[in-house]
Amino acid sequence: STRSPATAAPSNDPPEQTRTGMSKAALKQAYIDNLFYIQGRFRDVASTYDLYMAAAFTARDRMLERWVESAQVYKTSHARTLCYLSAEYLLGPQLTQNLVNLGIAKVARAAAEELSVDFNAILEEEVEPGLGSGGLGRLAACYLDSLATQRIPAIGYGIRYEFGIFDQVIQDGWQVERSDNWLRNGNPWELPRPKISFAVRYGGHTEQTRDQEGRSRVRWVPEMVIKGVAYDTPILGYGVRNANLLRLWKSEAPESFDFQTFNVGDYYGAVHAKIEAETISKVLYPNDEPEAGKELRLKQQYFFVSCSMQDMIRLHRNTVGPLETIHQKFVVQLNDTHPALAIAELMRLLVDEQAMTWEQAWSITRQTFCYTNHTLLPEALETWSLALFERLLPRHLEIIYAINQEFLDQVRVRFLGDEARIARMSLIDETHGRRIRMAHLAVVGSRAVNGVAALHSKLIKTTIFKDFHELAPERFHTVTNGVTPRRFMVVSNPRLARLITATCGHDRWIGDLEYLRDLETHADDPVLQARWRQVKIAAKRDLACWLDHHTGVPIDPEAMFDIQAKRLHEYKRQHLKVLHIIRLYQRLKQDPSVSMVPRAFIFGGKAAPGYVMAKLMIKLINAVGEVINRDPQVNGYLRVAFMPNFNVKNGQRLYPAADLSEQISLAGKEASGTGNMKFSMNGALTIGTDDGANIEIREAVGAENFFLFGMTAEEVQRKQAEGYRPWALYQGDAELKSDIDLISSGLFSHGDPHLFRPLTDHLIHADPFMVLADYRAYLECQERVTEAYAQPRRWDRMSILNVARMGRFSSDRAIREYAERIWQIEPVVLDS
Ligand code: H53
Repeated sequence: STRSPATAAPSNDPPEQTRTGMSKAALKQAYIDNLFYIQGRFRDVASTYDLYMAAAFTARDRMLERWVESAQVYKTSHARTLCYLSAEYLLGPQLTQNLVNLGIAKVARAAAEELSVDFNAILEEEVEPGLGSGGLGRLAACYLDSLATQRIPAIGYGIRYEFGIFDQVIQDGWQVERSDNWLRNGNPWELPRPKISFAVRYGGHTEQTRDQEGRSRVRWVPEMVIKGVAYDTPILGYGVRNANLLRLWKSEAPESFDFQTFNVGDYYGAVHAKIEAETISKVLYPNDEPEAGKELRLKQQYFFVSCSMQDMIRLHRNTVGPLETIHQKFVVQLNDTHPALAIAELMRLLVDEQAMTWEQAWSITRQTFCYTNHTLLPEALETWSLALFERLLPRHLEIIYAINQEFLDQVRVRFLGDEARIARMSLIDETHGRRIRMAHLAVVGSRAVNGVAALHSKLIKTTIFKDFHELAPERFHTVTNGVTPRRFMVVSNPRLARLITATCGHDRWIGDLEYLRDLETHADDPVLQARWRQVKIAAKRDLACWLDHHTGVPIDPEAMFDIQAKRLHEYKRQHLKVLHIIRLYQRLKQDPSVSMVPRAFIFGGKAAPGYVMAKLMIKLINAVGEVINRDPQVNGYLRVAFMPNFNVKNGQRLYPAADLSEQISLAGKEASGTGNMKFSMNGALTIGTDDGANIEIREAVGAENFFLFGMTAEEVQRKQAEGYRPWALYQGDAELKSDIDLISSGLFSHGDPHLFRPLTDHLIHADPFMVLADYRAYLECQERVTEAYAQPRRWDRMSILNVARMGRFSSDRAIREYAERIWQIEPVVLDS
């Protein structure tokens, strides 16, 4: 090859479009140009990394065109706009996703091939922005995709963590955390906006003053001021020209601040202040459930909502004008309580900085915010100690007090004399050492509150928000979560996508998932079934190969792939799955001639670094795997593998390869679940409890195509009220007892009977997530699974019907529901 950039064939695109043309020739030319002018490399010396960067910039150039056009149209049309506030965005790899949404995935591959670039190798090179820990962050990413696809003008606001969710490695069966230095090689997808920056203040005190007209005002004299700088990532829609914006804030020290210190000679002090400022957006808190008492976490939350609210006001000023109409221009959606401080911050900005009256500011604020609740787990409901809050955000505490007083006065009038109710509803919890209840702030400050699945919404209205629901039932909604079929079907399972398109005779399903229904009439077609099976086995082969390479566990692709992939948590009950594996193991050991469908049990998921029990569960899975995998008497039937570092990229390897999807949380605990949808869309059948979105998936695919087991949420409540006694269950079920005893025997811990004691003791004596109560039902249901799997044509039919009926679990549907029922935002169509 030659050393000049102009090596590709001349393009058919008009000359002015060579930079952004979509033809193969234009892509080749652009690719070579970007390799040369951005990476400073030519083909012969380019590393895989250089080749990846050139590909990313080639895609980005084409994205920017749509992005600028969208921004222009949104601005001139004064389009009503959504601000999605989320502390997490689990975006996953960007390149393929963007090529798909640009509509050039195929031609880009062909272009790369002609340049002798190994496209799969450059995809492996890509590091993913893991700016989230689990379902909530990934949901935000799916919603960004669907917002653009549904042509809803939207800005996603969040934090540009320098270190995202930790990388998990497994050492001697234990989880070990490695820091995720995702920015180390640069991030081609973002555009720094150094001129879009805002001051964010912390600490200090407030003073009463008067303005020129003599009105009483509050002045906040902070102790620390830092700066938030915008980093923008374009988000494309699929099949439309719309592109939205993800704006993430990075914290920095304000220049003036450190100069000041420097001038008085305190060089180290200045550097320290700089470090302190930069620390705020340094690292994502890895816990799935927010924890109290973490000062930095509160600083992060305030940091990004303050920047975002200031930016929203700036944008409104730049376009529409009068602040009094800001709620007509913008809707702010709070993704859980993490950004709930935005309510107090908008009040502060309007009242203190824009001199609006409290009444008007409150009326605007109340019409601006909407709040999504994602959990009922009491330990996950965020509260902040008043002392910490006051120290960090003295002015916001005053504002929250004022909001609370006004709110409780209304409650008093409505429920005369019901002081217990007042205490329950207050924004301040007086029973646990005075804490601010962020969920109450979110509810009181929002005009709409929603749960994320039908059951979940019902439960929030009857439990945590019962009083609020009685006060204002019309404000409560439900929007069942959804996931994007672009990433979780087209990008991650191209073979299946091609087969569906060929079978349906169109690819409209990608932009409107209800079209998958066209598969239904083919569910019994033996030709389709055979192809369906081939697609599945090919994905299983890919995964088996990856697992063998990364874990050393060889897996037969013909075995049933039985997968549980999600965060490690007791409520998700990975240990129930382990008990099932141990039961099968014992059965085989006792009677080697017993007939059994070979199964490969595959787990994936991270445990919060401080969650001892979850980490012990990882060790248990690996320990059980170690014994089973090397036992020749059983390993022809059973295999256990733990996929290290379950993230978006690795998830994309799992979903296509699953035969059976494990969704076995204790009923009432999983708000929705979204992994359940990803598996099912890829043709896995689900074994699941009556929980979260499982219920709706079962309704959609048909009860006969879903393996339901276990207690209902109501039965769980009843049993708990009656007094749950796991010990009696343990004593009363010989198999259950022997499975647990096998763990305590030391068989899986090289003879050490103590290693798993915390886990087994907890199950026998407390079992808060009622593993033992559902054990028997789970085993019986697994028998039904085995029976069905032994009839391939029946299984294929069920699998095809699962995919065919998953239309409503597209995030496109969820976004349309939000837009119509909650936000009242109309799509903006871009022509050309
Ligand atoms: O949010 C998902 C749900 C899932 C729920 C999850 C979640 C987090 O990932 C983090 C915090 C939190 O409160 C909830 O556990 O059931 O599907 C998206 O709604």
